[in-house]
Amino acid sequence: MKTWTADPVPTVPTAGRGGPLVVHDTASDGPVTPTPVDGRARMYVCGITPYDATHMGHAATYVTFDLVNRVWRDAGLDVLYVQNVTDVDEPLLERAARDEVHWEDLAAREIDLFRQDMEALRVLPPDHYVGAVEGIPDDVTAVGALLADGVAYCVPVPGGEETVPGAERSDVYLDLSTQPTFGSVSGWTRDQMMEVFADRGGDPDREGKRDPFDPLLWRAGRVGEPHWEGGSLGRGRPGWHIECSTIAQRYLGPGFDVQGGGDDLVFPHHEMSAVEGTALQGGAPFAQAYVHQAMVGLDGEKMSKSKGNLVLVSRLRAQGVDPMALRLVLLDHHYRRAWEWTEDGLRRAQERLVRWRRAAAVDGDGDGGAGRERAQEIGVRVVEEVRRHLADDLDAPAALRAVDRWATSVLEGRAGAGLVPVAVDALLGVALTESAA
Ligand code: 5CA
Ligand code: ZN
Repeated sequence: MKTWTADPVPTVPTAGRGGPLVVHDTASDGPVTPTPVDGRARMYVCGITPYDATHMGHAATYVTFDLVNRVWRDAGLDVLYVQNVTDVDEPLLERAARDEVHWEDLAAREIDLFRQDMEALRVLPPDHYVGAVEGIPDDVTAVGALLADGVAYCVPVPGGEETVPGAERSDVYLDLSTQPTFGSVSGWTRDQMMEVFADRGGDPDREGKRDPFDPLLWRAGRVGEPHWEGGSLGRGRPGWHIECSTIAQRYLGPGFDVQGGGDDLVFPHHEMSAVEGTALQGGAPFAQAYVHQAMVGLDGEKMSKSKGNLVLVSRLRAQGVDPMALRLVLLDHHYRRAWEWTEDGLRRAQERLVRWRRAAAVDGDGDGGAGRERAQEIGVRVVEEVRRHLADDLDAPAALRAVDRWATSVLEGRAGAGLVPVAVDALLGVALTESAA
């Protein structure tokens, strides 16, 4: 699938480099330092289900993993970044039916808008942007292999549900009792799992399942729903989680460095995609670290397409809000703390952007009595601080405060812009000059 474009990331012209990135891993509930193999870091981030426009919660998730990408690059690593688009799934089909549009047209429209939003926010594009539909042949192979291994089983389609010609009269589920790693991503109890499972696309009450949590792998084609050629599975479509397991496996391979997304995906999605991936890989771990962005809310509730309480990136852009100010709103919150959108937060970010831009426009290294060397020193120290804060579990708010101190030094005549704007561009993804914008 077509991805989006971004300005090239400048190299920060200092002798030093960023240190290794430490992130909080949900699975071990502690800090992890992913150890990329052969200088190449591999990241998979769960993409949108394109039935509505990008809101500030999605933007927070993609900007957080954009920081991971930028910190790794600054540390001298190559980054292989993969993102999916859930371009066929229940919520998309339901919204298309409600709005009386074709689901493919709805998806195409929203994916296009998402690309524009990501470009405006200067989120670096994935190397592979892959639609669930594109991945179906791999899903078919994968589900066939799981059946052959005896870890998946068939459940009859309920009598009242009509299937299309070429479909089997059964759906396919994974048998979790064969998977000892089930539960290791979330670390949740079965009670905790049960609380959210049905709300998050699960079907605990489906008759014929061996365990209420067994995830759907292949759904036999129903009349009125889209369906694809499924070889020995018959016509149908894949379940949600297998899409991410197979895309990650194809483009990244086993044991990739970071699996990312919002923390609403911890269970069931990341639990199930990891367990399905592990099953497909003969027990090899799916990812080294599972990293989650806390939820962004509005008026006390999670911002979500299904609730409709959305602050849309595209709407703010249309109102003339500078996307770099939006990026600064996002970076002003640590990714592991939930937060709420406020107008006040936007105003503060806009003021910060103005100050930083004024400082960036001050020529050279400044000599306001402090001397050129001292001015340069200030710049080098700020860059070191930004690097250190970001490498320490992506502490973007602390990095912003370091840049604030630089701006104050410059605006008080104690330093010139120096190399800080380049570092702000490379590491934080915020453009401070016309040419970088
Ligand atoms: N297509 C699936 C993942 S395979 C999906 O969850 N799509 S989504 O459109 O619902 O969400 C896209 C990404 O934004 C996911 O990583 C999700 O965890 C994240 N996200 C959704 N709502 C919020 C929110 N309010 N705050 C932070 N992140 C969010
Ligand atoms: Zn996913």
